[in-house]
Amino acid sequence: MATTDTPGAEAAAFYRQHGWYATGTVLPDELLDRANDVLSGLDADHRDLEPPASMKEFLAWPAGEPRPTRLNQYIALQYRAMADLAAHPALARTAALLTGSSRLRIFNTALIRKRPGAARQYARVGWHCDRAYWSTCSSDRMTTAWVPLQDTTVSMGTLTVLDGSHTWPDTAEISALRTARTFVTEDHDALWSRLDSLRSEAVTVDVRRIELRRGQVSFHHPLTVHGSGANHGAIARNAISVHYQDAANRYLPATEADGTPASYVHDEFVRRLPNGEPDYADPEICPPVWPPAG
Ligand SMILES: O=C(O)CCC(=O)C(=O)O
Repeated sequence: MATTDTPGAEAAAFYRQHGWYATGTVLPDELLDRANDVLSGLDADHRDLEPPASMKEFLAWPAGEPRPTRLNQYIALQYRAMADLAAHPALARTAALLTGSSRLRIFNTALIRKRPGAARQYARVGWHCDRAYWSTCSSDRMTTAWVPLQDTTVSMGTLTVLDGSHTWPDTAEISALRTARTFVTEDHDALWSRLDSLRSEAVTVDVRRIELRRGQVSFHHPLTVHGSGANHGAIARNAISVHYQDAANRYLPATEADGTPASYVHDEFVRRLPNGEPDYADPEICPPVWPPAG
């Protein structure tokens, strides 16, 4: 579903049913141009924002393009255009509507840049659910806005979701898929076989490749299975993922399958609560974006 109107109740109903939603053209050219300017000069030594000092080492990256798919976390803490994009009211308003939240903060942002090339390692993003990475989050109302910075077609490896997968029953096999951290994987075929085998559990595996024009944005639910193919196009496929959290989200101690404590990448960077736990409302790292300030 893609519309050109301001999303309303129909959009929220679509998201609840399908686990994803694509807006019409909601982002201005001027902002997308600024974001693209950042990408053309992407350089860890020349940021126009000052990320927290504690992140310096984490955010450093070697010169050059080490992989066909490159992931830069906390991109909105490093570049003004990305911060403006992540906080843009058209995105935040839609995220609030779809999740039924009155107040939202950023949880994290990432640039995912896929250079053209099919047969290379890491050219694809593996099937996964965002919730798998958020086991220390108390909230079920988080959402991700996927913001391509250019027209993005199927052949460029656009975002691909399994329609309605957020409503699949929580069987042992599906729960294992939902908790698998398989954004980066080398065995896409094995992942697909696992999904394919679910058909026998009366689950419909309905693949939707979401083609978007520049200025459109898609949203996906934390339990929606998604990934993306290789970029067979002629230009890089650049997208920003903006993960939103509702105001009630807080750190919740969790354990991995092997019994070790779970953590999110934030946990060593955000400020501490009086009880020593990470504070996911740290305004420096997780700024509030809805309702808009002022
Ligand atoms: O950019 C991609 O291909 C994947 C993005 C993704 O996994 C996400 O936004 O959660």
